[in-house]
Amino acid sequence: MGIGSAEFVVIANRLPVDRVVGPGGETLWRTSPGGLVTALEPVMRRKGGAWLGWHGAPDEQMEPFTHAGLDLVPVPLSETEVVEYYEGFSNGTLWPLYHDVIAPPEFHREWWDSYVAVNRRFAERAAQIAAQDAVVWIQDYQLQLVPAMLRELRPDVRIGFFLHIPFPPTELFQQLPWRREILEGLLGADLVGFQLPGAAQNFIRLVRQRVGHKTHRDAVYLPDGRVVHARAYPISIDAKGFEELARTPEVIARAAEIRESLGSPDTIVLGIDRLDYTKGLRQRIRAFGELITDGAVHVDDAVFVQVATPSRERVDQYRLLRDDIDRLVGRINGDVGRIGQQPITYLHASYPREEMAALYRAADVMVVTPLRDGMNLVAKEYIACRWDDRGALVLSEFAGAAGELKQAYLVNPYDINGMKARLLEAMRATRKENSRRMKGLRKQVMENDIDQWANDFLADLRADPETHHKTTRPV
Ligand code: GDG
Repeated sequence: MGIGSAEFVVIANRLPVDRVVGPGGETLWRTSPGGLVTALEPVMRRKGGAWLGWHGAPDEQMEPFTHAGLDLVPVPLSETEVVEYYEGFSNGTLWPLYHDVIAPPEFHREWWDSYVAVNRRFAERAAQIAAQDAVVWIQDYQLQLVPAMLRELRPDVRIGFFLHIPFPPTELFQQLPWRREILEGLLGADLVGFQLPGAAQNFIRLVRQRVGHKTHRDAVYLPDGRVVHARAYPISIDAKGFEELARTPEVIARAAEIRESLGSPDTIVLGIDRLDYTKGLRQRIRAFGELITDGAVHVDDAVFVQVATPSRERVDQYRLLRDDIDRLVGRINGDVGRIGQQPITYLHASYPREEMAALYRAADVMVVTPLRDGMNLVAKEYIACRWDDRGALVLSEFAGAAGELKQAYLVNPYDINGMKARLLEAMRATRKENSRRMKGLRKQVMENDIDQWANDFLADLRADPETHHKTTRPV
């Protein structure tokens, strides 16, 4: 890969790999878990191209390299930038603000300065490696200024941007002291993609109100004649890949082993999330705990397995959450557990994909109850693994996935009684009822996979720019 030769460039905060030390002390790279990586890896491989992102080690410069057929271009971050741009502005300001201020966002001017500086570095590096008229696809909330910065440097390239998390209602977005800069940053793209139509509408409305550009439906008309489109592209998963994995004898055997080691209960209820305050872990654990203490569910009959993958451990809110969940689980197990029988199995750990698939296979009821979530891939992965049409999905109305997964048992996670009732309903439903629902869910997920998502976005991005001008202009 020479400088300026990449026809397709993906830009994300992180490269899709983690560095690990091999048995002989050598450096190895391993493809890393996480929503974004899970989503884009298969697309990258098929289309070829370069991926630009941070390699994960602060204060370290690295040359471009190839891993498992992917051309990777590391962008360095200093330790201070990790604190200010990543943990600070990205995860302490934007993440809570965009997730309906479930936690209070913090506004610090030095975090913002760092965000600007790092976004500029990404844009400059992308400008160096992109070929003439290349397609560049920028990912997520950490890099919202890159579209405009890159356009300034390289007006020839097609620029797409996709936001993986929700885009907040205008009233919340307006809190941001740098709201106009963010909107103008995004408007550097030709196409701005969101998970849901409502998010795209929020963006269009803000652009009209705050920046004063003319808009019509999904189009923004800039004074220089450029047209920017904002649309919804609900992300999905490698559905076939998950199903195939879930059909392997190893995964099937492991699922049976998991059930047995839990004491072969009638019902296994499962939650898998990054340990994040947006995921509604507290509410879900409380609901299950109360079902046990109320006597509606007996500890002999049902167990709840909650996997919480460690996440953002240096950010204060996440440390507090971890302590909170530890205490809550400890209290419930202490109150209603018996020797050898704990109602909640809580695992603060990360697992290989095979183990995830085995857990999905073992789970009779999957609970996905975020307070707010851009999409939620876990819900879709569970469905893809249920090739026998068995199992039930309890899903929050506030997950983007609820827009498509209509046959799930939908819940409002703030309503603990409502959630208890839905959980019981899912646990007690006949096999026939759950299989009817699961069939519908599977049709949706298997037909709308990650390839479809990427193809839809890229087809719209590559569409002849001239056609944009044919769209009716507002009068
Ligand atoms: C963001 C948005 C949006 C989790 N633990 C392990 C593991 N995972 C994998 C899951 C799933 C992914 O991580 C998590 O994706 P989610 O969509 O559930 O959530 P976020 O991480 O918050 O992702 C979200 C997504 O971006 C994509 O646009 O859907 O709304 O917040 O794929 O399987 N994977 C492995 N071991 C683990 O322990 N191997």
